[in-house]
Amino acid sequence: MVNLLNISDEVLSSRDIAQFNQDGFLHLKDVLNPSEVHDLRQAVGAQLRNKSKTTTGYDFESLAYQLWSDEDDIDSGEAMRFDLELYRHIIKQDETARPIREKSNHDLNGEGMFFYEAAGWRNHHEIRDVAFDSKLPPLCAKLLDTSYLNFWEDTTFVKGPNTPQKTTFHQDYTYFQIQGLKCCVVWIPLDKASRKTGAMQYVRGSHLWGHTFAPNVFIAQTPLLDAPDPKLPDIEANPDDYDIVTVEAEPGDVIIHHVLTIHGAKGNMSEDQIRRAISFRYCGDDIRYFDRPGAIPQPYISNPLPDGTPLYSRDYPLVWPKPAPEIKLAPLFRSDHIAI
Ligand SMILES: O=C(O)CCC(=O)C(=O)O
Repeated sequence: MVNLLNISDEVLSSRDIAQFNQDGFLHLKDVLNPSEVHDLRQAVGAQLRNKSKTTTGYDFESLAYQLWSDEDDIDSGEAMRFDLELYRHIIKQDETARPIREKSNHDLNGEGMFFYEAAGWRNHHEIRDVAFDSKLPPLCAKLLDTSYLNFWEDTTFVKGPNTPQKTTFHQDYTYFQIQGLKCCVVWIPLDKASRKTGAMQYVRGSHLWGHTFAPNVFIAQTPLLDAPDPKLPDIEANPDDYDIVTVEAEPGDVIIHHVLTIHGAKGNMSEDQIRRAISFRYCGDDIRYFDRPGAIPQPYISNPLPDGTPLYSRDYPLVWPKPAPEIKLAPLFRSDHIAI
């Protein structure tokens, strides 16, 4: 028997859903319990310890420093998800390209860290546990009004102290190989995310603009290669022209945004506080696979899907509905099932 949606109004009310549909994002307090937050911190800690060894982990603060300081080669360790030499070449030709950093009184180049990692669910059972078996799948299914939900990917974003690098405004849709509208991103702070430490920022209502915009590499606004969509307007230079909402959040909270909502994040200008976060991306029943030009290649895909098909694949675990409420999905996707 299928376990129907049982997320109570206390967790997600019809007013919350209306607000999400109107604004394109929703801040919910106390959704994850302390043990789930603890487990995610453990997984992110392991990712950080492994950061120079993976093919998907980057320090964007260091890359930004190398990019703007004209060093000969860009050193991104073992990572290969983005072609950074090529990107630098493209940036050089973009007359509007410039560092997108918080102002600081002294030169902070190289001190901070903006760690990015992806697809942690493949290696870390703590990420699978929360992504597949917490309140989040039924909550997102209710929010998106979908009959089922697939997990697309998780991404880790950690900003260490003294990291002026902002996460430049972007729209997630064109980073993903998908078509359809029922997709949301759950951003999960694992430390307090304040204006000073790197709060998220959303352009209210931008999911309703009716446009898709080319992806960028988070540290500059220059679009990635091959993306046919137009470049995002220069929101950083003209903040007063946009309805930008900065959302401070605590561990246990989640902020959910629609995949079309334009968003970014502040740098971490504190001297001693880390801001760890992880975001989960969920897809509903109108989403079809689409090998979008310019989208970032997903790592570890074992079963490439043809365009136009639903996400029926172990690469995109079906996380809602569950065959029975008490069944845990995370153990069905143990790492040793997956070729890495
Ligand atoms: O945490 C950040 O700095 C950015 C997060 C983000 O852009 C996302 O989760 O889509």
